[in-house]
Amino acid sequence: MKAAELFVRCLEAEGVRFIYGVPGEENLDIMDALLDSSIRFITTRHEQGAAFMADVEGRLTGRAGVCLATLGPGATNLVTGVADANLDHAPLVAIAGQAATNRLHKESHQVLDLTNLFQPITKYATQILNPEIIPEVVRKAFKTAQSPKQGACFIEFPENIARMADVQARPLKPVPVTIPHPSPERVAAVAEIISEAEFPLILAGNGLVRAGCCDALVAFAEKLNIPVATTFMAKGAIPDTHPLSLGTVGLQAHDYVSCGFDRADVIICVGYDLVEYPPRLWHRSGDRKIIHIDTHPAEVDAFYPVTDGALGDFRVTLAEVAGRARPHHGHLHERLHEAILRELHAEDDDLAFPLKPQRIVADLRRALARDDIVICDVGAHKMWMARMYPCERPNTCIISNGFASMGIAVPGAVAAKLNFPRQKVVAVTGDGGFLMNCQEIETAVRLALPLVILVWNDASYGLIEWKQQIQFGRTAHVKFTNPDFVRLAEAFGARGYRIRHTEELLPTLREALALDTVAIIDCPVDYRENLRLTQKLGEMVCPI
Ligand SMILES: Cc1ncc(C[n+]2csc(CCOP(=O)(O)OP(=O)(O)O)c2C)c(N)n1
Ligand SMILES: [Mg+2]
Repeated sequence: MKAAELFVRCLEAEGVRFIYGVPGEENLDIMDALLDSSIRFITTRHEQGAAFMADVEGRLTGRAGVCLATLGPGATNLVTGVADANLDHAPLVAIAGQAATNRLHKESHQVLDLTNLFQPITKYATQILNPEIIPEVVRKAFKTAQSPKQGACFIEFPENIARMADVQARPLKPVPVTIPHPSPERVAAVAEIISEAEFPLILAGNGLVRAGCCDALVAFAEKLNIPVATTFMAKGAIPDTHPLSLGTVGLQAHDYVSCGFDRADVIICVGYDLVEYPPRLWHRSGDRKIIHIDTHPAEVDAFYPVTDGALGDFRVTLAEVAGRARPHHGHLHERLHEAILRELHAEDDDLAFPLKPQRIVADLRRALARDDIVICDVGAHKMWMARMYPCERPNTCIISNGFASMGIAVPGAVAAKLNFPRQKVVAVTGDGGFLMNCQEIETAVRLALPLVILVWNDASYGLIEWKQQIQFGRTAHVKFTNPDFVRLAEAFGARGYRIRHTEELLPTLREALALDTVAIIDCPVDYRENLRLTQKLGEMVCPI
């Protein structure tokens, strides 16, 4: 077998269904071998788009998403999406072609040391310098990417190696990774602390979503009657309508949910990644008892002083602790839950135009079923979505909160629709992030993927404007002008809508969601609400 063919067979053995990428001269053999494979190659219009597609596929499926580029500029274009997957702990395998090994030692056309370039933004980065090691390299990359804490891996494949014939090695069989059970001593110790607590509170993080154990967390919370707040990336880990849910934490400001953290004496962190939201923002006093339940030991942080914890399989740990701890009878959280719900839905029907962020979020929720998928971009709109968009299930509102890169939403929506064709998919994006990867609209139109892109139009890098206003009372270099988004949509062969009255948004969303093509909705947003929120939260008196 030719090396490139063996490589493709190894990817098939890993269950790869899609590879996102841009072909180049140095990956000709792989591209050709893919023609005789079950894997579908998705040609993208930028390698960054390909990397974000693999990132979001990884997050939604738990299997590594795969992106491919050529050497040099193709590979450097992958960097942002690969870094995003790595810091957001999404499983991803990136593949780049490379020059032949007889010119890697010298100044040479398009040659960069790619392994070293990707090393700091992956869990594992390597080169294939011998065709016989292909099965081990591919298996190791997928195993590493998919094992907790999940992340990105990188494989560089020089063209002369890919072309070699008569390779004897054969693909290795993937073996599922098993996570050990927690030690009984730690389970007992954790159960004891929870039993003795006055007002315990759970902070659920994305690790729990990655492990597919959200139902175990809900059972744990219910058994012990402990309220749950989630990070942005763990939205839906507990249904927002659940009486024990306190919604999400993640704003810089002191939000309603922060009142719960202020009152708690024991905070039980389950699958919490510090990359999402620094402990000093939810644990200002630094003097509460912290319980760390995870598959990995805690990161060191002055505001994350772990009192005790249990490491191991989430499902087993949560069930065993719940079996030993004494249930709580406090009902303090009920008042907070009510106050949060009241606050989050107060402006659901606001008629002001341009639309308030709260109204956009409410109409989007009304237009979508509970299993439909929203991919959020990064900006002020992400903050509103993360705080206010109610989720009943995990992985129905994808948010990048580790690397938090703009430009993820449109390519992310392409991957979501390819993998979950029966669910409606909406990319929610600012006008800034939208133009960073809007070229992938062509990919979506070419693949006939019906999806909706909801652009929050403020002609500005709104989040930065918000922060500048808070800090300096004036703005610096954040304003821009936008193209005509309706005509942009039409130029791509997609449908374009412009919202001219507040009450148009919901029917437009419904119409766009029923189409069999890509729809772009240009929705003007009134971001004066950003500072109003800051002010309101600054003056907020805790309801508990
Ligand atoms: C690739 C990238 N560049 C810059 C930033 C810093 N940044 C975060 S939010 C933001 C503004 C986003 O503007 P827009 O997409 O219009 O969304 P809005 O805040 O207006 O809702 C910027 C520049 C980032 N997170 N990612
Ligand atoms: Mg904007």
